[in-house]
Amino acid sequence: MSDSFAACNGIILKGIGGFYYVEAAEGFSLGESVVFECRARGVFRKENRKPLAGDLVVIQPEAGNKGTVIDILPRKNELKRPPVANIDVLMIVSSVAVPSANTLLIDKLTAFACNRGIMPAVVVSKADLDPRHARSLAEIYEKSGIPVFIISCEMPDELERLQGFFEKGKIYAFAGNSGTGKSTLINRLDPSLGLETGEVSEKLGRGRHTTRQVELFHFLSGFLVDTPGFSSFELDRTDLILKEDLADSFTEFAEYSGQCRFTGCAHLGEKGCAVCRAVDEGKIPRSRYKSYAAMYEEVKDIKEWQL
Ligand SMILES: Nc1nc2c(ncn2[C@@H]2O[C@H](COP(=O)(O)OP(=O)(O)O)[C@@H](O)[C@H]2O)c(=O)[nH]1
Ligand SMILES: [Mg+2]
Ligand SMILES: [Zn+2]
Repeated sequence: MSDSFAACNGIILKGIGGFYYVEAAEGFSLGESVVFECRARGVFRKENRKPLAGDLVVIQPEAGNKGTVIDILPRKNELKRPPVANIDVLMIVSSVAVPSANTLLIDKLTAFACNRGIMPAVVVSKADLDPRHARSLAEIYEKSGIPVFIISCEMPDELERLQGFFEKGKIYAFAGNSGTGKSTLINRLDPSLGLETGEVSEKLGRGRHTTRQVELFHFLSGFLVDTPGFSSFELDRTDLILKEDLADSFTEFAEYSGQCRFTGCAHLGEKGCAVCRAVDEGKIPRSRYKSYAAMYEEVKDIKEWQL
């Protein structure tokens, strides 16, 4: 037995075939960055708890860098696709050309993030192809109070500002359509990742039978969630936001929604709606409001039990 090892905290980098690869927290007596191959305690299965990549856990180390996950600390959040816990920031990458930005998709992702307790940030990419479009897109999110960065291969200043945005120990995920320049950007931010870029690798990575194994990688001083050839995630039906929660997921509405004439105002043109007034006065970007209305229309007949 290996009673000589004290239990320690760590983070799950990935789980494969019943094994969890847990990086011990800094300061662990064996030194930094030790990864333990762990089994989970049998009791988790009975309790229907499954450890996820991103989970902060307590492990009982054993000889040979093996061990057992003995506790899972409370999660900040949990996603189904990809299966991952505790994402801090969702970086939403949207290019101004090829493929062209779609504010509805951006807003679905920002709302999804807010709804799950994840901070959204927007990266407008390929700004070199259409600087004016990039600027106008960025203004929408600046106005909405969402961190926004304009990136192109010709703007090292902004890349530096973005680099400074990432914090130690936090977990970042990148979302956005294929071809928006996510892998290129991640490589420029942290060349040690060496992600594949361009169309071909994307197609291979998306093959029908490839498993999307989710893994946490060291990224600057924090972590990046990635799945090989697929550094993004897609929203699916279970990610829909119920209409009751939708306005709260557009955080810039909060300043006004308390002033609507009717409690429970859906902000869809009702008399005395302060949100609609703020849109008319240019205080809330119209494209954000349009996304809200479109998303409301999508979910208006869906009840919680149907998800
Ligand atoms: N013009 C321009 N092209 C870019 C920029 N960033 C990436 N690209 C190109 O966009 C294509 C897709 O990039 P990639 O990083 O693979 O996109 P991903 O699918 O989002 O990971 C590649 O051909 C890149 O060279 C940029 O800032 N400006
Ligand atoms: Mg990519
Ligand atoms: Zn209202």
